[in-house]
Amino acid sequence: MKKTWWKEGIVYQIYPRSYKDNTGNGVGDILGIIEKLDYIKSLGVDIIWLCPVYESPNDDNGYDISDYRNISDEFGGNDAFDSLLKEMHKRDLKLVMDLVLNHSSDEHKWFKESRKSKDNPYRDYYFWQEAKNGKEPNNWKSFFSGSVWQKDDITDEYFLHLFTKKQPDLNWENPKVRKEIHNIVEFWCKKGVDGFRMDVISLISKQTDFPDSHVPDNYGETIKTYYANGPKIHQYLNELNQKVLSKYDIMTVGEGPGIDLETGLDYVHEDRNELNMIFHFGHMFIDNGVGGKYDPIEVSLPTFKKVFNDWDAKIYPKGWGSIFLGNHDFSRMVSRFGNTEEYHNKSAKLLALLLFTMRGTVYVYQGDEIGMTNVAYPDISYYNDVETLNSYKEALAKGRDMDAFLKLVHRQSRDNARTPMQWNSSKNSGFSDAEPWLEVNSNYKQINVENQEKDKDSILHFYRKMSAFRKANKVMVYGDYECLNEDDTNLYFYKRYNDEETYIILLNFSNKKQPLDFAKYDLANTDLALSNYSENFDAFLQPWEAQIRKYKS
Ligand code: TEU
Repeated sequence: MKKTWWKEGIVYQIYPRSYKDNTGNGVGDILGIIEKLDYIKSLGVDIIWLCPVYESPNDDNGYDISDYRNISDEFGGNDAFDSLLKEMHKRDLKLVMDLVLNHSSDEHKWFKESRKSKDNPYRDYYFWQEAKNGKEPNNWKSFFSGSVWQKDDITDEYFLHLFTKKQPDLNWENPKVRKEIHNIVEFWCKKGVDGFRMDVISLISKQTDFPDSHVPDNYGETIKTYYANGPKIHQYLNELNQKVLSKYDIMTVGEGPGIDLETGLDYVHEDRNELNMIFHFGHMFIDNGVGGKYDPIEVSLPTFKKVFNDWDAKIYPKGWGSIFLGNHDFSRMVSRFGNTEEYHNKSAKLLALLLFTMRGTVYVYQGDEIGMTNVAYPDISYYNDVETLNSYKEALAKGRDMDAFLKLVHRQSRDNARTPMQWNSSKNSGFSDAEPWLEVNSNYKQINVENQEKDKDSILHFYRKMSAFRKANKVMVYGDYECLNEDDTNLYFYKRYNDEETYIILLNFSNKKQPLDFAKYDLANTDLALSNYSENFDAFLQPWEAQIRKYKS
């Protein structure tokens, strides 16, 4: 397998609005990130993925870009960005930009022109359709509630928006649009950035006859069948790769709702020249019922393991994967997969150990390195995220039990991951001198960076240990993966190995002591390399215990 920096590198994802406010207006900014670069470096991180910082009216916090070449003044503008890039490169840190190319903002100059008249030269930069039987052109639903079609009074036609109505979808069928996009990507490459995370890239090729979904109420199925993996997806990605990406030593990771095991490898196959990696959502949408995230279902450990097993088997050795358990769109990983009540420290460490011992590039989301948790605001007025607010309105209109729905919001809202970073126990958690744009999680006095710097047993120090371990043991990056107990409902055991060495990873995903079959796994023939407990026993694993063991022969 070819060795590269982006396979070995550890990525740290920053949601700039919530990281560190340097200018004192309650919103995180680029100067704030520069202030924290030494901290970031101390985590053993090599690459920063920066969520969008371009000019934007912020209907979806930057995922609605109104100018692809300029950095928003709110985040410090172009000068701050140039300093960031310089300061990062000085520290040998690489920068991956988030590019949103499936849609623009409706305040982008292309859309402002496009909506003016049917014969405007920019009309075909977006998808416009006439009404069908006096209604929307089809029954597709937006990711963020309601129809994907918005009627525009100026020309009396509908435009397509898979996300909010301020995020019209770009028409990649139009060669002029693709050329504009190639130029934008080239612009950032020339500036010296080191890669791109490409937002919802699986959605850029549309079925242009816009057929009705045969399962409009089945959210996941509709995305997979009608929105994602469209007929020209690979042609567009290959073209972008050949015309621009391949000329630079950069990394690309495509975000891929609707990409499944059948379609995944085509995006990342090393002979196909498209993307280096994708984010699939196998484990992230795992608790979504047919109605989506606000219709959750119970998940078992075997189902969770199966996602990792199936993807690993499918992708390697020809492709490469990404390993993550949270980002700015999901609830906090320790709240979701761990136990924040009784085993916050141990379960956060177990999840870190899983992340750093899996095959694929590792992505750490800001705040997970100190085990930041979900937030439970008292009512909906505290929330900011457009997806949360729209879902709430929809639930209200449908007459759902709103107390129960608020509990679902506590569990599922994207704002769980967007609360300000908890730096210390001073006012506003050391994030800002001003009132933060989103209220700080009330547990900041206990869970914060400053406390954990002082505590040798903290989650923070464990992350540093794990990143150092992965760097020192390349078998964790390139070695084969094999799950050893697919059906066990409490324990997750797997091997990472190459011709020279074999490791076994033992994870207890439960609140109880679990018997350990020492003989079955030949554990007498191993040395303990690392664990989240200071004392370990041959006969059992303690609650949320995690171990890495190395075979002697
Ligand atoms: O997310 C795409 C995506 O799949 C999400 O909308 C997901 O369905 C949802 O967040 C689950 O709760 C990307 C960005 O990461 C997200 O922040 C943007 O809002 C979205 O695209 C639109 O650009």
